[in-house]
Amino acid sequence: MNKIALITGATSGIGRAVAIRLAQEGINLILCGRRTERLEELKTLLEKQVKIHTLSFDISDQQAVESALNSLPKEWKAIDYLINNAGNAHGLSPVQDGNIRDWDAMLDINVKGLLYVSRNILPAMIARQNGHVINIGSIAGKETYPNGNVYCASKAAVQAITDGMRMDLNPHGIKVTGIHPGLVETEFSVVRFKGDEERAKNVYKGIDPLTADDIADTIAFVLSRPSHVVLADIVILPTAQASATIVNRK
Ligand code: 8X3
Repeated sequence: MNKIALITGATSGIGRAVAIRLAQEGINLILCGRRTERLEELKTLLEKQVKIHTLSFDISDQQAVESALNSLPKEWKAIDYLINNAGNAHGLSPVQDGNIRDWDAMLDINVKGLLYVSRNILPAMIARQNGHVINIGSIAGKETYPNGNVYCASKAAVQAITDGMRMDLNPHGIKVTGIHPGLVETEFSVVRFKGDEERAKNVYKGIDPLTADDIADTIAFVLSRPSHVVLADIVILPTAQASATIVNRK
């Protein structure tokens, strides 16, 4: 039986690229996201290569997470790789002007959603004494930047949870990897700026940003290491970026 990976946030950006990349590796996929149409489109694209199961649910709704994951047929329950990718930024403004709904969304999706999914899936990995969790953090979790406040906090939480998972899962032989990208050009900034395409484009102006495929390649490499090797924590930046705020624009 081929390996099984569950990917959250698989409908776009990094999640979608990871799905396409892992299908090339022959890994069967559970694709999770909110947008059913996009999940079905991706399923149609990939099901010639591997088996695909789709789960459409809102990761910030704990009941929805439980019922979706509990509905997995028996043959899909032995998940080898959990890719906690779902995450968004909403807004970029001083904390004193922050939009509370944006804060709730970022903490609910980026932090609590990751925890809800992991809490459901980890017991089966522990029972099998086998598995690999990959959490997508951010350079924003390593360094806070101006106006990033709550988004940076959510990604700092992902870093802390990742480190905690590695400790807690250590006795069970489960690998835990944190991947922390810098500037990756996806719909990320369009979402952050609520559809303002011009402002989103400026984030990547004058540089050659990372692509979602760059992150997917990294994840394929991480998963391809022998069983005694875990890449624990990876920061991946475009060459033009030196830190969260130092970017060499041409
Ligand atoms: C995405 C990277 O620098 O835009 O998490 O926050 S950044």
